[in-house]
Amino acid sequence: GQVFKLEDYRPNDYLIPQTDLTFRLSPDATRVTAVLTIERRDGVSVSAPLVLDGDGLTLKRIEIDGKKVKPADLLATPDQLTILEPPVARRFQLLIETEVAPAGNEALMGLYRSSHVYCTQCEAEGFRRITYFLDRPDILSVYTVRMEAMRDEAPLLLSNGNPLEKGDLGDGWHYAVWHDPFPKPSYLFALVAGNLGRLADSFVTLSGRTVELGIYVEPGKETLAGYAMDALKRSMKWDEEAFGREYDLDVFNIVAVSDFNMGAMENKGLNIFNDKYVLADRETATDADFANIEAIIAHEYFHNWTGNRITCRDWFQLCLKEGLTVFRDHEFSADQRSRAVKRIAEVRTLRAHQFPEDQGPLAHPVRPRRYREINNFYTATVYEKGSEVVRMIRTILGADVFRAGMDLYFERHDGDAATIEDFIKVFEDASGRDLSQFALWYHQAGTPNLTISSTHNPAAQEFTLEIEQSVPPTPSESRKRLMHIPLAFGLIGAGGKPVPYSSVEGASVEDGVIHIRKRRHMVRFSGVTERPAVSLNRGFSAPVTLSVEQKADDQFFLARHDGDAFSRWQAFNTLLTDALISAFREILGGKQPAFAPRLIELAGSIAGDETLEPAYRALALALPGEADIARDIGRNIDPDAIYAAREALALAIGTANRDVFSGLYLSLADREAFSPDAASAGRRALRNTLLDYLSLQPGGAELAAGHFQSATNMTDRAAALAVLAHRHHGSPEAVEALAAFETTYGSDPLIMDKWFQIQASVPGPQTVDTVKALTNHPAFSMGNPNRVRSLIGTFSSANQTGFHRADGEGYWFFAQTVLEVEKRNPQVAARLATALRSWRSLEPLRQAKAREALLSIAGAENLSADLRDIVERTLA
Ligand code: B3K
Ligand code: ZN
Repeated sequence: GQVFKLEDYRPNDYLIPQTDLTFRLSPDATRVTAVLTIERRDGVSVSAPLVLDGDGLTLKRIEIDGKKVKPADLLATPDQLTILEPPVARRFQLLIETEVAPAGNEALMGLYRSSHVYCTQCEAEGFRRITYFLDRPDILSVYTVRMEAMRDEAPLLLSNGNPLEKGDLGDGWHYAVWHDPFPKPSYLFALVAGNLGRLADSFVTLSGRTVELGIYVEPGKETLAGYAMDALKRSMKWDEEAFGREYDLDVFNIVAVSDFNMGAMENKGLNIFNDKYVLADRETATDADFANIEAIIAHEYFHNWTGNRITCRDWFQLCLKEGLTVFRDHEFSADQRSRAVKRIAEVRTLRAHQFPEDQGPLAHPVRPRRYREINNFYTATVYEKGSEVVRMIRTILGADVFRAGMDLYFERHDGDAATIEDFIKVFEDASGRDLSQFALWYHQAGTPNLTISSTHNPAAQEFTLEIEQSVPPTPSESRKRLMHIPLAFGLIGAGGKPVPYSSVEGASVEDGVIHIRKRRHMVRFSGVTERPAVSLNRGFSAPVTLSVEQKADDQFFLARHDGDAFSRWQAFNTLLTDALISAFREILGGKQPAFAPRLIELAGSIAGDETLEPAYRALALALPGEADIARDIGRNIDPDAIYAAREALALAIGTANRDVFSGLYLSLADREAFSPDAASAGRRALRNTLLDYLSLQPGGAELAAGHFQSATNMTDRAAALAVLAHRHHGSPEAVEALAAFETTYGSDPLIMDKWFQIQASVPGPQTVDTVKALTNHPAFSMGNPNRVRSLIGTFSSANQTGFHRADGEGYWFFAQTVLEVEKRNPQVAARLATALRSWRSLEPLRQAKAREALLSIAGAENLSADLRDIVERTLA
């Protein structure tokens, strides 16, 4: 396939200032008439051909300035349309009529149908599946869209911008026209047509304008959109307060559809959502679902300024909108919920998804320099690491200068298709600092490591940190340059108090942050009388790994006393990880693992520490996941031994703290009316974490069964079902609960996703057979991305012992399924296939079997560009 390179970017010879579209909607043959105002750019030769992108299109009619174009004057294939000799006039009108078949579109890109609703998905390159166009983000156009449809089939007709006009066409047909005054790239185009219910509300902006808000869902489900609406209004308010950003159209609409390739899409004024991230109430959604809805509603809304008003010059700049918008949604959630808890959750996610990507064959810079298939670059690196890079800019500049830089960004680039260089420049201009070394965070892949050791010289009253940075090699980048790493730290003495120092030399230290810029720094603090414990990378100020020679005593001390909540959590988590890795080695050596009593005791005292928020305690007590442990071990992974180590620690903690845990468990039982707020969710999280420990104790299955039966909300019900299915697999209690859940929710696909997920993640060698059988369940469908991700995605990315079954059966099943999904939906298949990206860290036998499975995918005929790209890079 073709390789696209950043250095090859050049503006197109033509612009499309205006785009008028007419859709005559019909499931198998929708007519699309595009009237494009084309403008030759200054200085471009009149003989330059106009080359438009297409993807699988059928051309029905083509006219220039009202005259039919002769076949000899154009080259038309399904994937490209070339006007060989465009008119001499600078501006002309090109009419293109194409025909598309939304009902047969299973790739869910372009115009398709989801449960009889017409909808679109154009990012990144889906617009070219609707009409021929300059389908690239630097072509900004003002759109007017007319939709015609059978009124019965599609009473509701929505597009971007504001509604202009609507009316009857006779014969059961009607039409509506929408106009979006803001020039936008084609990837932000959207239309929705169908029969949908509406939840309506309104919002008065900062300057007093009233915006009509609508959330459209399957008729009858309107009340399930209440939480999403509330999150939307809070997002609109927050963006005004935190960033001074006001909404700009008269209406803002959100539509929930059930067939969607990802979470949601920020089309101008018409966000389209996976219904999983809109519909919720206590009975159907877990607290995690509520938190995701809030975050994704906010994320898509925030794109209106970071993405839509200021878009990307080309797809290499994807992080310009994505990293920044993730940063904005993280800050929103931190303000709406608990900042400390939110930060811990973010770091866990980053480590679980971005670190393995950065440390494996699919590693790429936050701003990649090349791609074969852009859809494969909507990654944890672009999104999550991209957000961390923005966070570091704020850490380096301080909140006020950062805000000034953002203001300058909006002022200078509103209406632009911008680049990362533009973004960095506003912060240089706002701060007067040189950020060129810092900019390597965008350009260089790989997770930097800091090796740190410390010494205290009581006689000289000096405390010294020796810090060395290294960036591991990544594919096609073997030599790395030295980075600017902002490392927040604290020196902590008796009672958890900060230890004062009189001066520091060896690196610049500002506001509790060491600025590491060289390979080695020897940072010397003078006037330090007592030996402090050192708290490093506070708040996770930089997305790095640390190799620290830290005395266990210090680590225990920090886990009790660190004043930075994130670092306190980190200290305890590091202790748990170290214990799990030792246990893993003991198990491989044929020994029974043993755990330090003071670690076990500390778990009990954290659980009962009423000065800590319940949500924080729940996060502390959640043991590192099997994949986290595997990542920290790094190589020669035997997932069964990791599983055994983790179970042994859970049993040891639960056994020693049984009385504390059960007392606490009882005291946390729901007494008030249900609320999805963060504090209530935190109490449920802690109670359900305790249930998980207690379920390993005598009577555990009965306890979990009781929890399941008496649950009054989906969080508790799903948690209990998971405990039963995972800890008591095959027991009468588990079998009964799974059956009861299926009976109650069998007709609700989103809830059945939880049932699929729970079963797909049951540890052990038998699960591959369960998953195979479940592919035949009436609620399952290979054509629906949510179902595929719940069953196949969970099995391959969240079931270490099941997927990595020693005989390779998990991999074989997976390879076949990926190919089956690919026939319909290459994008979803390619995403699934990334589950094998860490195959080289497995022990040799599993490694060989994983490789065979990857090769079997690579060898399949007619592989899509999406899947080929992932598999070839994974094997390279
Ligand atoms: N911008 C979309 C993602 C589009 C993915 C295309 N393969 C959602 C988001 O990040 O907000
Ligand atoms: Zn986004």
